[in-house]
Amino acid sequence: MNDNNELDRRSFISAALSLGAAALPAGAVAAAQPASGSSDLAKPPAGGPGSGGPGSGGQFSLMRAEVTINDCEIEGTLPQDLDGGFFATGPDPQYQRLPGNIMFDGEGHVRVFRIKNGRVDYRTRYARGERYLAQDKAGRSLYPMYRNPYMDDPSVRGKSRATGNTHIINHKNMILALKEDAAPIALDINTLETVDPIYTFGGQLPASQPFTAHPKVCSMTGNIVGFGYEAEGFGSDVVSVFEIDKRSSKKLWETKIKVPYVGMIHDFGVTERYVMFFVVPMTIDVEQMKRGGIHWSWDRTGKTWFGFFRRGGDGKDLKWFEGPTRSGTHTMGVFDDGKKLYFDTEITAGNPFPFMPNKDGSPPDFKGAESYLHRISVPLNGKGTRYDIEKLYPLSAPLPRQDDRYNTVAYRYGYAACPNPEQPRATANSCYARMDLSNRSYKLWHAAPGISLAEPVFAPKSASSGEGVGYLMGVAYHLNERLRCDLVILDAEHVEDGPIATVKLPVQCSPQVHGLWVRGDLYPS
Ligand code: V55
Ligand code: FE
Repeated sequence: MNDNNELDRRSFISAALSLGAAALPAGAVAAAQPASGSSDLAKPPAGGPGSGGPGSGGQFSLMRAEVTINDCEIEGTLPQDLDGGFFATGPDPQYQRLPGNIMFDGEGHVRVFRIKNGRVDYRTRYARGERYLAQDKAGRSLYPMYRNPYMDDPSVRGKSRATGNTHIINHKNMILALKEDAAPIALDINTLETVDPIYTFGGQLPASQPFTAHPKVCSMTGNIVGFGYEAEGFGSDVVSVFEIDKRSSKKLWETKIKVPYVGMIHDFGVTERYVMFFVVPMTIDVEQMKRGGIHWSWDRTGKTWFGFFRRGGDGKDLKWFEGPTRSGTHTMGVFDDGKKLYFDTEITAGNPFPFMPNKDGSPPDFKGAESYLHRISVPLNGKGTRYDIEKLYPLSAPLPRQDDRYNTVAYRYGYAACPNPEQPRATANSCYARMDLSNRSYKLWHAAPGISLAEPVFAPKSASSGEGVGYLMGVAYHLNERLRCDLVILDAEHVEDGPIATVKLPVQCSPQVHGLWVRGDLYPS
């Protein structure tokens, strides 16, 4: 990212904050409602660097075009043993965002690099949920503000808000596109055509059930452990937690717990025996929504709470531990050693998303948005009232990952995209890190200047290879080539050596929040 882009981004953020919905008088909210046939909301976004609102120029740049490229150009040597699909999703608005709306809003655009026998096929399709279909029919945005039902067009009342713009998991022959405020949208794993706009595991979850973007796949059974917050409707303090059988899709258990206050619960942790939550003060702000703003504001006076309960139980043993004001958005890995429960997460001292308002009206705090890997721990016997917290790495790493086969068990290696130091909580990352938790060391690969890296994923060499033996891959956006993209593939044990293969696309990639590697053996045969 050059200085100009950085300035653009910051000035957009301040423009968004001063002109944005939080500051809109009541009349302006009515004016901002998309009256039929009128307003900027009917215009498609222009796309390209600098035009997509906050974060444009990197992984959040708008694309809109659905792309199919068979047998992509490859530079270097694509490992012959690499067999699977690298999927990702991100918000790619069908229609121009309202000023003040944020980069986390927009219809999910799902993509896959299908890699097999030394060949790569690239394909992208929108996740066509009810929201996408209604807007496509109307020819304009019907959901003008991030997770704000007060702003929705009356015609969409009762429809699913699902965008599928945050993360994906694979389940049977489907890709489930996830957004934490709604049920998944199911796509065919091969074609990416939408097969179910509201996927409820065969009616076992209510269609209105929110479903986290960060469910965990059990390392021992392959089952999906998930949750939904605001589970009993808008603003509810109930979180529903459930486990779905990998093969039968049967719901094995479900329990409902209450959280200390209603905030964004973006991720969580699951071990063989426990389920854990970290509650942070990105709190629901109904007054702000009534003024036309987003769902959340950051309460810098809010405490944090770390809680755990027995997996598969009724939740009555839930125990909360208190801590200082912090945020933690993404879990890297979790484990328990029989005495203590350990939760490795990225932590910020303040509001992690400077484009989200602060409740007290203070300006964005970029320093407070810098994210560092920490380890939270609590005793399993439930003694004590406060959690322990320790900084693990000096690396800023808002998008930490692990070898996903170790989601629910003790793990050794972590991976992350590192933000360009000029860009706290970046949409532009300049390096990939591989961390060895056994000695707290790490290795880095720095991309060339002018490249912005999206979150990497780890792909094991085969289903049976040891932890960390395999490839680290991610998308590189070329900021000076109209965001043309490469997929870079590194040897995960030697990331510092740089890519062993590069898949070169002739076009821009669709936006990415998170990605997922689906091993070839998990594909339908
Ligand atoms: C995140 C992303 C979201 C969201 C809430 O990375 C949290 C965190 C892409 O949308 O709605
Ligand atoms: Fe996330």
